[in-house]
Amino acid sequence: MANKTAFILNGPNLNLLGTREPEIYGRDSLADIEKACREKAADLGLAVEFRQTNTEGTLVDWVQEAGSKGAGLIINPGAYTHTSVALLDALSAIDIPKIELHLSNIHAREEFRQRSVTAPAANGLIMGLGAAGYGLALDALAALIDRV
Ligand code: CA2
Repeated sequence: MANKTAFILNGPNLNLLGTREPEIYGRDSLADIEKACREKAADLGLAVEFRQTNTEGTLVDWVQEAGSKGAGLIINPGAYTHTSVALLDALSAIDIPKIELHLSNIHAREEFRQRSVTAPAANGLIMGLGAAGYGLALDALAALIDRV
C-alpha cells in the first residue's frame, strides 16, 4: 500500500526564511526545512506534500485537499494565524490530525501575534523551537495518525 501522506503547509513570507531576521526565525531556509522533513518523514514511513504560498485562498484550497488526500497536516499559517477565519473554518472542516507550528514563540512577541485565530482547530501546537519544530511535529503527527 502507498505511504500515508503528511501535508506540510507554509503561509506567507516563509519563502524568505534564512534571508533576514535570523534571531527570530533561525538561519535555515525553507528548502533546508523541506529536506529535513523529507528525511524525517521517510524514517517514519510517511510521504510528504511540502508547500508554501503567500495567498490565503490557496492555503484554504490546500487545507481542503489535505482533508481529502492526506493522513495528517502540519501548518505554519504565518501571519494568517492571527487574522484568518477562512483558514480556521477550512481547518475545522477536515477530519485528519492537525498540528499548528510556529518557528517563534508567538506568546513572547508583539501583542497582535499572541492570539492564534486558527489554533482552536488544531490537535496540538508546537512553537518557539525554530526549524527543529518541524521534525518534532512530524513525530507527533505520526503518533496521531497511528492512533486513528
Ligand atoms: O513564528 C512563526 O513561524 C510565524 O508563523 C512566522 C510568521 C509570523 O507572521 C507569525 O506571527 C509567526 C512570519 C514569517 C515571516 O518570515 C520571514 C522570514 C525572514 C524574513 C522575513 C520574514
